[in-house]
Amino acid sequence: MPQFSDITPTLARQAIELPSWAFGNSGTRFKVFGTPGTPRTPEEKIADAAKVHELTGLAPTVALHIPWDTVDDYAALGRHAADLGIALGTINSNTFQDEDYKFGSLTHSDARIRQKAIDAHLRCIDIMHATGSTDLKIWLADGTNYPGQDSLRARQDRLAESLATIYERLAPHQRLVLEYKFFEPAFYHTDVPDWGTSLAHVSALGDRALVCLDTGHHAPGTNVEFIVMQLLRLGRLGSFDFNSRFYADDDLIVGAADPFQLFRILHEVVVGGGLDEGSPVRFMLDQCHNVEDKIPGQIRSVLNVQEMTARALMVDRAALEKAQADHDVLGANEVLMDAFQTDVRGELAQWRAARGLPADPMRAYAESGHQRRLEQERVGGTQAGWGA
Ligand code: AOS
Ligand code: ZN
Ligand code: ZN
Repeated sequence: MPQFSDITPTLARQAIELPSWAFGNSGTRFKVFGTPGTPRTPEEKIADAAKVHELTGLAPTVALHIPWDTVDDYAALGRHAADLGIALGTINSNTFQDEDYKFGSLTHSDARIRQKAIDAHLRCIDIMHATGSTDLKIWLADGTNYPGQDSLRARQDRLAESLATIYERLAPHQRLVLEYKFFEPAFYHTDVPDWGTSLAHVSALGDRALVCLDTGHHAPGTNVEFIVMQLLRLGRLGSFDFNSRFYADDDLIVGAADPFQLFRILHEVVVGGGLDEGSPVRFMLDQCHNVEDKIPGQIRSVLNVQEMTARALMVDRAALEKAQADHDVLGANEVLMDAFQTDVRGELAQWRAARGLPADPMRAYAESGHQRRLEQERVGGTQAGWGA
């Protein structure tokens, strides 16, 4: 098994993008609980993201959601982020909160509505130019609720055409990442339900179109690490949306529901070169914190990813390959499990301290009194959340 010092150069490169919306209030369709201290503006969400980076050194960028994070001056927002020690990252488009999109956005049968949805994405690209963001991430709520409601085939054709128009507008340094999800909010069919459909579309677009894999967007029992392997193998894994699911798209803290699955995913990332220098794979969180505090929720999440990455890097690759070549089934499995069962928390804490970070970022945050200060300062106004 490698020594901890062997894996620190890779760990030092790890960067996990935070979603601005994780800092806003969110919830289920039953109730959205307001949390004292919740940001009221995009600037305050960015400040919260910067706090996570300050304590962990793991989250140098924050993703924006348009229109939730609409401001007059995006370049100024970028400067605000830079002043706080982070940068603006992926721009996420939103075509799911407008009456016009009731029956679809980029797939809509009415050319006028399709154009409106395309224009929303072109605006996102303009914002990317102002912020210096390189990724446009598209997740579509498009789909139908009843068999026969619309032509499945025609919707794919319209989607392909809309995506091509958006892709054409990207600058050479920009990328499009297309996320898939098998259901919700549409319940009969979704227009980009799975990695195969996403791959078909991005392959037709060009080299700068890639797939976004949200770990919560699969049916129970799906072998997610296989998908990771295949997309890496084909050079089309653009990004992860990390979160945990128990039942469906639960958006819980990554590594909370099934740490072993996170380990298996990160093992495939390591083996497939996803953590190598120059890798096209970006790591993001896509989570909501409905009942827990949001900043420590995000701190816990990036630490979980870091810890499981460390364990995946601890796999004795030579021993694994030998056992595999020898068809030593139990031996190969043991090599993998040895790394998974290795407790790296102590070494990670020491390594953090050696780099001037708190050994225990969760505790450092709790003891800093920051949460209390936010609760006192952020009164009045409307708390940001889904739709705000
Ligand atoms: C939706 O289920 C997707 O996971 C999206 O990536 C994202 O969570 C949504 O666009 C809200 O920002
Ligand atoms: Zn997502
Ligand atoms: Zn989701």
